[in-house]
Amino acid sequence: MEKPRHAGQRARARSKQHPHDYPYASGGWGSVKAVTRILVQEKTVLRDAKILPLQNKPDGFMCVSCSWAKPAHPHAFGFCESGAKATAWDTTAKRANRAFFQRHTVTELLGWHDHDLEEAGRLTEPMRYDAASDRFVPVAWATAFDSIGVQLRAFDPNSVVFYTSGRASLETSYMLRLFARMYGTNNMPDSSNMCHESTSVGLTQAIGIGVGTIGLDDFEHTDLMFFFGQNVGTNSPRMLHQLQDARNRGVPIITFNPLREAGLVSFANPQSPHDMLLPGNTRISTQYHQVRPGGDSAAIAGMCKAALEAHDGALASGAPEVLDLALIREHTIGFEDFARYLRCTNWGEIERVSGLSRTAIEAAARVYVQANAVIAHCGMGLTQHRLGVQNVRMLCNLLFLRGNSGKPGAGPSPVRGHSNVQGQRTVGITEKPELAPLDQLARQFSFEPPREAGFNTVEAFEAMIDGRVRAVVNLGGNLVRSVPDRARTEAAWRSLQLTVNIATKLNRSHLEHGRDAWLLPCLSRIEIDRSGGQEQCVSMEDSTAHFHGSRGVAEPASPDIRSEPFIVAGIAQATLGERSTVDWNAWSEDYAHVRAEIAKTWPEMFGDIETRMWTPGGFERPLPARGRKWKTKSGKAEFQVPESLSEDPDMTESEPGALRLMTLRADGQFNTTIYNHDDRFRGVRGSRMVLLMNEDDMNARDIDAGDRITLRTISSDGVVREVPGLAAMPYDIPRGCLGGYYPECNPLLPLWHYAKESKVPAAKSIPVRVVAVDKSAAAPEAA
Ligand SMILES: Nc1nc2c(c(=O)[nH]1)N[C@H]1C(S)=C(S)[C@@H](COP(=O)(O)OP(=O)(O)OC[C@H]3O[C@@H](n4cnc5c(=O)[nH]c(N)nc54)[C@H](O)[C@@H]3O)O[C@H]1N2
Ligand SMILES: Nc1nc2c(c(=O)[nH]1)N[C@H]1C(S)=C(S)[C@@H](COP(=O)(O)OP(=O)(O)OC[C@H]3O[C@@H](n4cnc5c(=O)[nH]c(N)nc54)[C@H](O)[C@@H]3O)O[C@H]1N2
Ligand SMILES: [Mo]
Repeated sequence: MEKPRHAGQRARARSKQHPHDYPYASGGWGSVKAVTRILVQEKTVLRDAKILPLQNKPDGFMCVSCSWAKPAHPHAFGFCESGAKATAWDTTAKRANRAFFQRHTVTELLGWHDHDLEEAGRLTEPMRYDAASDRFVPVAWATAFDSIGVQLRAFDPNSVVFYTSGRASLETSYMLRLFARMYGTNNMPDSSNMCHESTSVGLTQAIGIGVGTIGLDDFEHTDLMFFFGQNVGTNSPRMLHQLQDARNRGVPIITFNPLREAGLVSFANPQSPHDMLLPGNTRISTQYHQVRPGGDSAAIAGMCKAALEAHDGALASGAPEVLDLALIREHTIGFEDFARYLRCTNWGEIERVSGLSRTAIEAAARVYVQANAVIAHCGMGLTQHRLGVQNVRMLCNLLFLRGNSGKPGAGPSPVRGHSNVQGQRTVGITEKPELAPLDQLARQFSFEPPREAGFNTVEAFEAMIDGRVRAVVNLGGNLVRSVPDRARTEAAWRSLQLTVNIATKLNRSHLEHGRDAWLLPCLSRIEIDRSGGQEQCVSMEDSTAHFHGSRGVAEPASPDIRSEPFIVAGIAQATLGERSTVDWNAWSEDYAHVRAEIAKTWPEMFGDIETRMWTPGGFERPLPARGRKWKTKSGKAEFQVPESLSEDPDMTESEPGALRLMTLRADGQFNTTIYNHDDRFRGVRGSRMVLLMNEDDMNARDIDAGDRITLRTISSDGVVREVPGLAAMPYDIPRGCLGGYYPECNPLLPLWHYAKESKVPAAKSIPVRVVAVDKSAAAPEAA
């Protein structure tokens, strides 16, 4: 039952709404209510009651929501609110089937809200766009593969882009990237290009491996945790259990975040009757520092400076040293330069850029220098900045000062997003040829892989805008919503000759189609995959570098949808034909063949994967840095002197009236998938067209709560980027800063505003100004 509704009908911002009307605790009864609500909304109550307990269990399916670690001995209900929502969303009883597409033209569907498109339900059979009727019409799988194959063969391979969103399994990813390279291109952007690529680049430079080095066991050995720009309650809620256990052991948690996020303040465990019934939830953060967006390098420099000063003081008074100099000498390079830099940097600059007082930063540093094993968790608040890579390097600098890398209970912990985004990179989905074992692939499959760099996500869109990219094959994702600079990137997308989308649900990127557009519906990982007449399983890597098997448990949404490996194999076979030495058909009928090839490509990492993938808790990927083996250029862990503490002095500090916008996620969404219009942890309900503002900034501009704001990006490229209709909401946010939602605010983010070195769009620091205030909208509709 689909009915078109529009954002405007939904928008009900409340003028007197206050963020504190939702208690600052995540989990708890609110979480139970939210789960029940979506199960009812998706009409999955009975079926899901059986499915949910199989989530993240050693013989069940790995959750399709976030990538947080799956413990060996999970709680009987080892899922969380986000996981339950994602499961309900995929196992919905609703269908966007052939009757649906007969009823609605593409032009009509383009008028629908993103929520309503996905809410139409699961796609049920392959479709092709028919221009004459302006509709998607059913086609046979064989026809789809043949036609796509013929077209791909006619393109220059470097004008085709193969995008992967971070859900696809190791098997699918390995197949896709082999296909792309046999076809002749390294154009393999991935969602991590917009996400943790700053981490991958920064950690590789600093510790010689691009992933975090902590495992679940480290939570038991740590005696301090930091959180930098990661919103655990909304985005990786299962981690709250480990945090709660650590807090119960008395481990302090120090958070740096411009917003006081519910999950970082306190937590009521919905699976603990004790927590649910008694007042007094676990207090999560013991110190909470509301750093300015983009101020982390400065805040970390301040902590490092304070530690160095404490060290100097200790030495002068004959007390034991504070920094671990022996370890620094043995394991690192660049300390002297970094120490010199810290001594020259003044507290005034640190305070100004971070927005934090010296006293506050010193308080954090005092706890740091007393701790023996420290974990630093980080997320998009660090990576999505122009100096995102530097932020990650600064985090490593802090850890290196006291040997907090490569020992139990210590190390960097980038919390990844999509459930297999880390694994996709591990098995070679990358635009960077140096990260793929090309010589090995050449031997293994007797072909000559392309050696030139491919496009990452930003570069793919730059090339699309100037006509160098003509076709895209998307394995998941919703790029017209998730990438920056909507007006320019959407137009480029529409001018493509061929768009092939492999997806579970309908989204806007399918409708803003190229000249020839295909919609190929796939199974969700939750569903039983009977490719080749037997039940198949797949594998994936979690955020702590453990590999897991995953077996679907629900009946497929339709008999006419296919698995991702089947679809990739079909397109590959049709495109490459005789050119390929791979028996694609055999691979798609038994994924164990694919795993065997993965193990041949990386024997050390994946040897015996077929049995090890069922190890409870997953099996561990070898991480040299965990044992203090540094695979960096120098063979040591590398300190870095920051190039600048200010994120963008040229763009905001010199501009009168400039504000810095961070684009955020709500608990009612998974990226571009909008489950509902609420952000209950932040007290926002019924609309996502909301702008979180500091009250002094509102007063200075004569803005009242509920006024409709138009924001415009500050830039000198002559392009006007505006988003109107954002309801102002007074919020506890540092002065000069704004919070808005992703993807609604993406039109404001210029494509060229990205992190140096990693090209991750700087989505947490968009320079904007208020250009219009509409007061007539101040009286909200009744809720
Ligand atoms: N429910 C749900 N779960 C998800 C997702 C989802 O959309 N919904 N998305 C998944 C994906 S792909 C990803 S990558 C992860 C993302 O998970 P996170 O890394 O948590 O990403 P965000 O929610 O974008 O922002 C994180 C936090 O950064 C803070 N922040 C913003 N700017 C700064 C800054 O300059 N410094 C600091 N210190 N903090 C800052 C924000 O206030 C926010 O609390 O979540 C994954 N899990
Ligand atoms: N302004 C701003 N922009 C951002 C961000 C931000 O914080 N601010 N965050 C960035 C980040 S961290 C990320 S990761 C990107 C995410 O950007 P995208 O990769 O575009 O990701 P999603 O929104 O997760 O993609 C959703 C679609 O994936 C499809 N899908 C879901 N499950 C499956 C499946 O199992 N198989 C297949 N084949 N398809 C499936 C569905 O059709 C669904 O509509 O956005 C980035 N963009
Ligand atoms: Mo992400």
